[in-house]
Amino acid sequence: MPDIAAVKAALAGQRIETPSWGYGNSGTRFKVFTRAGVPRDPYEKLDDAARVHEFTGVAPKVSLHIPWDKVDDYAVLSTYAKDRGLELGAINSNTFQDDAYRLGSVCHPDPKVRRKAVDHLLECVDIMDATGSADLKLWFADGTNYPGQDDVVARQDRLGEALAEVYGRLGDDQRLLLEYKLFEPSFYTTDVPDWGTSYAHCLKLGPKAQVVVDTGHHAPGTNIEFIVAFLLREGKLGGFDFNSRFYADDDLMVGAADPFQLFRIMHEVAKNGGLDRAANVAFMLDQCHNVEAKIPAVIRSVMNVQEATAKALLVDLDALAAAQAAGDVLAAHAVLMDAYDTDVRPLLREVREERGLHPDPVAAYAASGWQERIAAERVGGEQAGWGA
Ligand code: LRH
Ligand code: MN
Ligand code: MN
Repeated sequence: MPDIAAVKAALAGQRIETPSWGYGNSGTRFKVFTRAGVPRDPYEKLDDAARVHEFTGVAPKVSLHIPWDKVDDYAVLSTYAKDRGLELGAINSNTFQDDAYRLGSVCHPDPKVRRKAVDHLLECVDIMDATGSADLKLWFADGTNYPGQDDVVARQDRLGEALAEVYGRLGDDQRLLLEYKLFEPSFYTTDVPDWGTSYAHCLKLGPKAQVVVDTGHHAPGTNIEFIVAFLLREGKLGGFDFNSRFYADDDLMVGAADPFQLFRIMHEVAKNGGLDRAANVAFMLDQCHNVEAKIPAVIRSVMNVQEATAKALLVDLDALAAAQAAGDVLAAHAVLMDAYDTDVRPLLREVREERGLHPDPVAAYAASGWQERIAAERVGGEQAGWGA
């Protein structure tokens, strides 16, 4: 049986990174709903992220998206974060919201557009130098809409060239995390559509390039936990963009649509050393809270990851290995289901209380008065983001 003290220590030590854009207004292409008190600039996003960390104790890092989080001086932003007990996490590039990128960014047929895109990626590394961020997270909206529109292989060559230039600019302690996505905004070919494409590019680049798995970026029915296990085995799992989906890239709260899938993913992570600090797997959220209150939604999401992790840590790995070795299919399956069916909320409440935290982060946030305060204080202005 798993040692409960070790399980608790692992849960207390887990770190979940929250996205700056999760705190801002967002929506679908039909409507962006505004909400009272949303941050007006990156500083206010950090103020909100600090509340999530205050009440959960496991969310000290915040991912930035450039240029949504553009500021004059990133070192100042980094100090602002530190003063609030936070750190700036992954820097996400954005090569998808400029008119120049109609036919792609780093895969565009025009070298001038590719230059512009690569320059942006290099600027993101400059920002990492200023913020102390270790991870550059790249997602490319590149692709084509119509058969024959562009040369698929030439686009891979352009992609490889761009990635190599950016990789060469990374410092010793910096990584490039390459995200894949099946489709959208392109509907025929996508230049990095799946983990295999991302993995092949990362392999060619070298040890500082790793794959990031956004849980919303697969075809329905894809076995994501298999991908996770494979990448971990190869030392190429850089991290997650956690969210959940019913249809496509829905960006709903992680663990909401399919908590069992999240458990299966976390089981592979936990079993294969992915929770060890040395594995350096970044557990990031990539979500948009279009219709629900944002800060409590981020808190809930962090808790959902913690619950899936707790269940994964409760899997009796010795019993599992024994059943597997004996070829006892049902016994092996039962070991996993026993862990999944455990109510881990009391355990997590204990972990929080032992660390001096309120056992119920959502209730603690609601009682804090923060929501009322920001609704009164933050009037006017709107920070750029998905809706922009
Ligand atoms: C693309 C994506 C990528 C972007 C983020 C805002 O769908 O998952 O990670 O940077 O959304
Ligand atoms: Mn993502
Ligand atoms: Mn996405």
